[in-house]
Amino acid sequence: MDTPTKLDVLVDILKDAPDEIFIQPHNVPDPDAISSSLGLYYLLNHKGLKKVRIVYDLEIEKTNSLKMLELFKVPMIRAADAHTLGTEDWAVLVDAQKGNANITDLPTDEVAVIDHHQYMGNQGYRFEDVRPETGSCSAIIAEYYFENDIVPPREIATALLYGIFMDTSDLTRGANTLDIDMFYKLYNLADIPMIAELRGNEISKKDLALYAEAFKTVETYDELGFLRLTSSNDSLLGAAGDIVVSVAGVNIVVAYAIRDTGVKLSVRSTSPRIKANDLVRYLVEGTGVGGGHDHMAGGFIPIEKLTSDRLIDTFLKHRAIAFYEGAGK
Ligand SMILES: [Mn+2]
Repeated sequence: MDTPTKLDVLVDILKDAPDEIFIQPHNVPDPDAISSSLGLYYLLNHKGLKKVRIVYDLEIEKTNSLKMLELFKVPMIRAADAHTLGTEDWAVLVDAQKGNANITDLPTDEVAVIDHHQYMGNQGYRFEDVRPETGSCSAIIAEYYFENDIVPPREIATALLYGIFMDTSDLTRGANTLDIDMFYKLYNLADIPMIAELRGNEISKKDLALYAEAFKTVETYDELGFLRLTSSNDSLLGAAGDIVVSVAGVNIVVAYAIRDTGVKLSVRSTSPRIKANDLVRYLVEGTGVGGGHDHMAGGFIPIEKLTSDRLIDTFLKHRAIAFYEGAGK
């Protein structure tokens, strides 16, 4: 008998689900999270699992993410609208892991995880496929198709290809051979004009005004760049950081937004000397939470940890510079 594939193992576990199966990506799903969820949704349906839904928490903010839902008719619902979701249901986490700040712990039993972020340890899962060396979760899901000789429908191939594009910044950020192999395989099946359409919907007019405001706040210190955004939009923060890191001479960016609840951080690094995840953990040490990849990471410091006599801008710049100087240039 052939060795069962990862998908076979997962499906075998999920067949025993007492009620519904929820695929849950991280909160404020981005293109990689959306395409991974959609890709897995199709696979589970294809394997005969019928009571499958995709659920997420918080608002989808980015224009391209919203466009994906429309173009690919992604059946995602917000946790607040999932009225039948309960403790009897099972969840498969995608592009996220339990215990990370970016995912809400819903009442479901999280029986499985498929992710490409840093491994957080087994949180009671019966199925784990965590590959931090991979640049996108979409590439992992794409492999489930090809490994099982399932041809992804054109729209799903397109969504997965776009997920790889976005999470690896066009194969230039943290991409490994799996991303590249899957990129090549999906490319032949995908609808490229649809990708072009998504590309043409990455920023809204409102975003542009916020960017314009944020870019005025940019300060640099050697290879370090700082940006402060006045918006509660999480995904804009990372996208604004991506633009600043593309500035000549700037290789590390700390982008942050101050909210009523605390400070949201997004860190980017193209420097081999400074890892974004190490830097963000240093910034939030003792005050908040943070993590991510070598090239992109995020964090949060709750408001109660900030005292009025420690100005947040100064605090973050001071800590980032201390880390940067200490990393022995
Ligand atoms: Mn991802």
